[in-house]
Order: sequence, then structure tokens, then C-alpha cells
Amino acid sequence: MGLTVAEKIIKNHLVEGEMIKGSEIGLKIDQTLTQDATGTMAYLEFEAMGIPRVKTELSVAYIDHNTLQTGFENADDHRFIGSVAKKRGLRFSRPGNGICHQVHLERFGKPGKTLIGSDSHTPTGGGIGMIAIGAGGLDVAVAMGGGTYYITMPKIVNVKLSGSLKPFVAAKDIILKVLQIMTVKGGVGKIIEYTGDGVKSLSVPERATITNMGAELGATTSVFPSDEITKEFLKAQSREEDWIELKADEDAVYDEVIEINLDELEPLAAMPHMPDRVKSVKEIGKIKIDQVCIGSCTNSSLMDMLKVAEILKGKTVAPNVSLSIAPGSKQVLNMLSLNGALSSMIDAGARILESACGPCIGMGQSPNSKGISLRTFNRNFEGRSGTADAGIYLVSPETAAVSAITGYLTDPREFGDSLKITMPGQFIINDNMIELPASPEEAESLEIIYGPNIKPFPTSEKLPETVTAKVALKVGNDITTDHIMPAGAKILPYRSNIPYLSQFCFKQCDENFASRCKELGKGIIIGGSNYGQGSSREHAALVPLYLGIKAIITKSFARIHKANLINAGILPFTFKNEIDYDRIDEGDELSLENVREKIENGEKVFVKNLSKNEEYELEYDYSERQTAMLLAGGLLNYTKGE
Ligand code: MIC
Ligand code: SF4
Repeated sequence: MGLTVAEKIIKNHLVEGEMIKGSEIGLKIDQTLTQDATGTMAYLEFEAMGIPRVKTELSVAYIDHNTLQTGFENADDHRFIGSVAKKRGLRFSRPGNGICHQVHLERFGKPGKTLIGSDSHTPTGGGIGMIAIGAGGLDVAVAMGGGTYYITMPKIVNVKLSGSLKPFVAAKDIILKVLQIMTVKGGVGKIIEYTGDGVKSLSVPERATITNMGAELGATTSVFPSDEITKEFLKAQSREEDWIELKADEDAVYDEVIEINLDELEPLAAMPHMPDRVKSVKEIGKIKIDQVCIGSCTNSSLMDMLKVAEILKGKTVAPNVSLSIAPGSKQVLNMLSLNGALSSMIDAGARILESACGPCIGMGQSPNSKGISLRTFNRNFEGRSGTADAGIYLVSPETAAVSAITGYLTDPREFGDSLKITMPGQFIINDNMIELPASPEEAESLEIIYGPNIKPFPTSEKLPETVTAKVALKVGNDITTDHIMPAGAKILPYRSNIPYLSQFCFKQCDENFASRCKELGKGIIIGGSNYGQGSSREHAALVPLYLGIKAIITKSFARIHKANLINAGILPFTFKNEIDYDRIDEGDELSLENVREKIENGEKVFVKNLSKNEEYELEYDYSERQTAMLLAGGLLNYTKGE
């Protein structure tokens, strides 16, 4: 039987298990990346492991998230990460060099390799033919130390693209279409592999837009083949030698097939507050807008920016609309400046931001009250922009730029026939903002610089025989990690200070959650389906751990968050009968009797509702390794052999 692209790469990196869908497999990881919002924790964890040098082929520490420096905290964190990188053998991408995923694609991504990153949009690397997976910081720390990375062998979905995109219809519209079809839960436990003739018409950055936002499907990752177009991109990045061809065998077998005819696609938008609330721009109609933000790891490539500049050329941003543009990397910004495209943006009135995540993670540019903002980003969760009642629409760069001029959501096809953009055959290569590590000899005498904001991370205890605790919170479906542990300019500087962060936990859902947990001393959370979707931030597990959360019982979990809970030693269970979710109320006292023995022996687990004198059956699917981790009280205890 033939293999898919994903299976070929997995097979080459398989160190444990077999490629049987649904079973646990261990992968050798070639490359890792971190960013600064998750990186501080990942490097504290790496330091706790006591390994002197990273053992991967390549590990890069990026600074791109916490770039507003309104106090000493962010700059201290940058310095800490830089000092670890220098000493431990990592490259360090300095602030200003760009968004991790964009820079990684340009300078380091290699077809056929594995990459894990402490950021959920790491699958951007799938655009260049990598198996690139988002993970928690601790998993990345383990991989940096040469350890195996474990996932459940996913099902493989074939998205077959035919035809080619019409003018003003973009790669973003392809992934929005996939989101409309599959929804934000549709990709859980799956890899999305793109095939078909339509692939040939997409450049590597366009493919990367699609694999990037595959994260919003809940997918393990997404991948494109590596072909002549990949080769051209690598050549233009002066890295032709990194190219290998990768394509699925003729007789490869997929678990599901979705067909999309690119000729028929039209400009789409995801409406507030979920990336899968997709309608065509036409259908939504000409709503008045207050803000447009262009950039983020989804849409900040040179190609995207050149299109935006061409649309803005000679025009003025509509009155009462604020347009901000953040080119994805120093390379992109520099090329825009040298060819004059930047001038078209500035002249039209765009507010040019540094090459970083910026508004995407609420680092500035929060919209006005009840503001309508069009963004080329990947997430429009309620409150993520920093304005609780703002409405965010996710659109392509073309739709964003045309709408910025008209002042209302506009189908970009109204702008004209087509844009005349030519991609340069060679990018400007200057890696002067990527610091190289010290040699092992030099490294010995180097110090790691900890700032006063860096506090030790919480530790957990061995799983007790029985867990009895009150329901500290009950929430509904699609709870995101932005609900659990919000980000934004005010909170992100404390990513290395769990005690301080804890006061913001679940604040959007319940103002009193943190104080109630402190009163209770321990608690259980009840959730709906797709609990923990979104970011890879392990803070969404570490903070609840700090607040005494022992178990989380839901209708279903998102992949990375579930792995982070297990790493932290918090028990994730799902209801056998979803109806039981309705029977439990906040404040009920629950008891997981003999839970230690039961999960150790793989027996059925029941939770007793002591307040209502009822009992409900729960489900779990921990692998042997995960069971051992939970018994030990998390991955760190497990690794230390406790
Ligand atoms: C995000 O887009 O939510 C982030 C910020 O990039 C996160 C990581 C984080 O919370 O630091 C992600 O997607 O993993
Ligand atoms: Fe940064 Fe936004 Fe991409 Fe997350 S989604 S890595 S915050 S640009």
C-alpha cells in the first residue's frame, strides 16, 4: 500500500510504536522553535532538566510576541531567553527580526523534517513539506534535550484542490472554506494533507497560510507536498540544497477526502467570534468598519504585503478607519522598503507596526468599544483583541486592504480586474538578527540572566488514591485557552510569573474564579466540547494547577491542551454520556474514588456526585506513558523518576 506525504515523514522519524491510527507513536524531532510568550517557561523547564546543550539539528528561540515594553518584564524575559540560547546551543532571533513562523519558513524550514514549536501555529512549516506540530513548552524542552515527542497517530484527510484561484480570491479563502466545511473541532486527531492540481498554482507562502490556519481546525498538523514550487522558494531564499521532493504515492490511502474547486471559490470572512463562522463577504454585506489590521503569522509574507501595497497605492484609508500593517519579518519589511511598496502603504495612511505578532495577541491596537475590526489573522475569539465587546472578522489581505479604503466590508473583486504583482526571484538574505550560540567551550563560563519577574513554576504531587473536590467552575462548549488564560499587553509580561497570572484565570467567564479556588483549596472543572482549543500555552494548565485544579471533566478536549494537562498532572476525563454534563452544577462536591488504582489498571472510572447522590461514568484514553505521568503528578516528576 502506498504512503501519503505525512506517513512518509512520520515513517522516517518513528522511534516508538506503529503507524496505526489512534495509537500512540514516538517521533524523533529534528528542529524546535519557541517564542517569547511560551519560551520563558519552556527554558525554565529545560534548565530544570539539567541538560547542558540542545541535541536537535536546529533549535531557534524567537522574540516576537511580547514586544511592547511598557515595563521591565518583557525586556528581562528577552534577555533571559537570549542568555539561554547562547549557552545552550540555540539560535536567537532578536526582537524586530519577525514572527517566528514567517522567519522559520524563510530561513530554516526543510521539506521532510520534523519540527515542534511551543506555539499552536507551528504547522505553518507544513507549507514547505515538514511535519510541523504545535506543542506545550515542556514537550519542546524534552525534544530539545533529544527526547522523543509523542502523539496519537492521526487519521489523514486529503483536501484535493482543483483549478486555480480567480483574481482577488486568496489562499486565506481556501482555509476559510475548509473551516466552513470541517469546523473548529473537525480536525481533531487528523492531519490535513493537500493534493491535486490546484496545489501547483500556490506559492510556498500561500501554502503556509493554509497550513498555519489548519490549527483552527484543531488538526494535529497540515502538510503540502514538496515540489518544483518549493524548490523555487528555497532557491530564492538561497537554500536550494535544502530541497527534496516529497509526494504521495499514487495508491496512498486517505481516511477522508474533501474536494475544493478553486475556480468556484469567492472571498470569505469568519464572523465574530469563531474562525469557523464563515460566510462569503457578499453574503455578510457592506457592514461599516472601524479598524483593519494586516499581518500575523497567517498573512504577512512579501506576496501578501505587495498585494496590499498595490491596492493602497494612490488611495487614502477611509475616514474613521484605522489601518495597521505589520510585515511578517525583517526580510519582508526590508524588501518592501527597497522596492517602494512601503511608501504606498505609508502614503495611504497605514500605521506601520514592527515585524511581530502585535494586535493578533492583543499587544496594542485594541479596537474601540463595540468596534468592528477586519483582520488577516487566524483567531477572532471574543475578547482576544483586548476589547471585550469588539467584533472581529477574519479576512484575506485583499479583502482587508480594499475594505480599508472603502470604510466597509467590501468584496475585493469590486476593486478591479486583477493585481499585477511579480514576485522577486531572489529574496534579500541577511541573517544578522539571528544570533549564533557560543561554542561548547565558551558556553561553560556564560551565565543565564534571570530577571526579578521570573518565578519558579508550580510543581504537582503524586496522584492520590481518591480525589474529592467541589466543582469550582462549569463552562460551556468551545472554551479557548484565551478564556482559560487570557493574553494581551497587560497580562503577557507575566508569563514567567504563575502566581501573578493566576488572578486572571477564567476572568472573562467568571470574575471570581481565582479567589473561589483559593478559598476551596482544590477543585474540579466541568466543560463542554472542544475544551481548550486554540493556543498551545501551557499556562492554561499550569495556572489551574497552581489554583488547585485536580481534574477536568468535559464532553471533549482539544489536542494540545489535553497533552498540557497531562504534562501538568491534571486528570482530563470525558463524560461517557454527554447528558451527565447537565446533571452537575457548580459547587457540587464530586469524588473520583480509587481513581489512582483504576487508571493504573485501565478500569472504568466513575465520578460520584456527593451533593446529588448520583454517579456518572467517565472515559479516558491515556497511553501507558501518560498513565505513568499522571500517577507521578506530571511529566517533570515522571522524568525525574518520582
Ligand atoms: C496565540 O496565537 O494564541 C499564541 C499567542 O501565539 C499562542 C501561544 C501563546 O499563548 O503564547 C499559540 O497559538 O500557541
Ligand atoms: Fe503570533 Fe498571532 Fe501567530 Fe500567535 S497567531 S504566533 S500571536 S501572529
